[in-house]
Amino acid sequence: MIEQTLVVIKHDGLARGLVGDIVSRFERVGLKLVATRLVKVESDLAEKHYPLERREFIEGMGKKTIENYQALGKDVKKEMGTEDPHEIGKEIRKWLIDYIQSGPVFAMVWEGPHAVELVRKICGHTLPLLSPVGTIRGDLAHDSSYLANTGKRAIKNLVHASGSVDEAEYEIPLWFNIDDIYSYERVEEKVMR
Ligand code: IDP
Ligand code: MG
Repeated sequence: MIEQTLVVIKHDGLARGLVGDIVSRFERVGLKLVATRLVKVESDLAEKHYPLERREFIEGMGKKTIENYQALGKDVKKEMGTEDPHEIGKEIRKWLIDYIQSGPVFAMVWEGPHAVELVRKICGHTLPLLSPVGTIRGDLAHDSSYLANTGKRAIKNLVHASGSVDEAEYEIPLWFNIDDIYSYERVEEKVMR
């Protein structure tokens, strides 16, 4: 069950001086930091990180938007110009690419038992407004889908974290060379054995 997962502190996290707070949450749960890099994301990396070919990801963002608009009693067609989840997802992807390139970001690989799921739990829900207190997005952000979409920008939710083991395996090599990922022992490993 030892997994590796990619976490990227997006530029709002750096600009707000939240790197230490965010990193410490993964550290104290017992995850191991095995790679890190401050990155100015070029468009090639941004495009690959949010691949247009991953239809379920693009449509998923569209579907989440439609659900959020319905919950808020807003007319998605009127506000987004379409109610097709794939079209809405493609529009959001453009904002995401702008967001990830808006300034330097702090990329990391965390390793440990169930690392992918554990990191997602610590990050919280995609939408800060729906993210429980105690999570990064719930404690440190307040953005909503509606605010973001009316501003024609991505939801500022501080972190990216791989959504599945497959996603992590695809994403980590985009951001890190294999030689820049390290192996060492944390003291918890002895205690937990
Ligand atoms: P995740 O970051 O929780 O995995 P994804 O569905 O993979 O969520 O979406 C990627 C990123 O796209 C989110 O972190 C958020 O910044 C942005 N995003 C998702 N849905 C919307 C939306 O409806 N409007 C604007 N930005 C969105
Ligand atoms: Mg995701």
